[in-house]
Amino acid sequence: MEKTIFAAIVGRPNTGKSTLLNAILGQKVAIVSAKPQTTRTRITGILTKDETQFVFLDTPGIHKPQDKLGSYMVREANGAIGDVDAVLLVVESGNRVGEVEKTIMKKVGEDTPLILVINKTDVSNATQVAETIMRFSAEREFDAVVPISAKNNEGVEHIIAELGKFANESPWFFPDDIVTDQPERAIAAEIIREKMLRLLAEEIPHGVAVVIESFKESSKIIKIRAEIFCEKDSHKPIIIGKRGDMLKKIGSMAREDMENIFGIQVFLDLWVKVKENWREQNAAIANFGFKDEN
Ligand SMILES: Nc1nc2c(ncn2[C@@H]2O[C@H](COP(=O)(O)OP(=O)(O)OP(=O)(O)O)[C@@H](O)[C@H]2O)c(=O)[nH]1
Ligand SMILES: [Mg+2]
Repeated sequence: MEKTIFAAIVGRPNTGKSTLLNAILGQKVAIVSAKPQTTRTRITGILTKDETQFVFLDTPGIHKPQDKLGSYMVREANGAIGDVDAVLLVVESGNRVGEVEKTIMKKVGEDTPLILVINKTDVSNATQVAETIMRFSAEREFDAVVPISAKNNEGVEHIIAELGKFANESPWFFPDDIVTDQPERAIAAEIIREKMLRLLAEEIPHGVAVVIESFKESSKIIKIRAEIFCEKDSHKPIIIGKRGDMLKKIGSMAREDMENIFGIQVFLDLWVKVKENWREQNAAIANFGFKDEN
């Protein structure tokens, strides 16, 4: 009998939600960076194990939005909570109960299973984990509490075991051999953005959007032409770098990742453009693919 469960992965920025999704799937479907507000939209990850299909929605970290893109991101995350059968609240070991967590705990209905995931135990100790559990348990009852290290893939299987208990009898929504419903174009754009988050200083990558202009696949190679939109004239030369060094570095790191993920040679052509203050413009935000689903 086929069973299905939809679960949202939520929490404040940078707690390791996307790292957790990748660890669960054993494959990279969501980009990760040391900077908060990496994930901008919901990312679906699918794990089909024995009779159960687990459908995860990775979400942007919930924060106080500073612009229209930020408001979109928070709407995406909050909206996911209402659309699923179960919620994983991801916090870092040592965290106190903040406004974000309080809001999430209130939002998750009594009948919806809520699992507290305490991440980053590899850079914490048992006392901190115990204190974190006590602080959160004082606020709300959880269906399970699971300490993990998403980075080291420790404890992740306990989340699956706990979630599995809440799966409903229902036909699967996806074929059993797919891990994400993201188109390859979207994955390619995200990988380019990930490299910028890693290589460039704080404000520049947060103001960047990547658009795949063309994606041509033959039996031996994928040829991708992508446009990087930054939000200020002054950002463009920084992204390009001296004699094009930075753009080359972004391109070669992104290409390497894409070749691993797509399993085929990739030719990547990157162009940098300016779209002034796009994060404040609804039309530009929608054009870059951030469209409200509700
Ligand atoms: N030490 C340690 N670092 C981790 C762990 N999990 C994630 N990280 C790091 O935490 C940072 C944020 O990880 P992400 O997975 O991007 O976090 P996120 O919650 O998806 O962040 P947003 O998308 O911005 O909300 C990255 O530098 C990760 O490498 C962990 O278990 N241990
Ligand atoms: Mg993320």
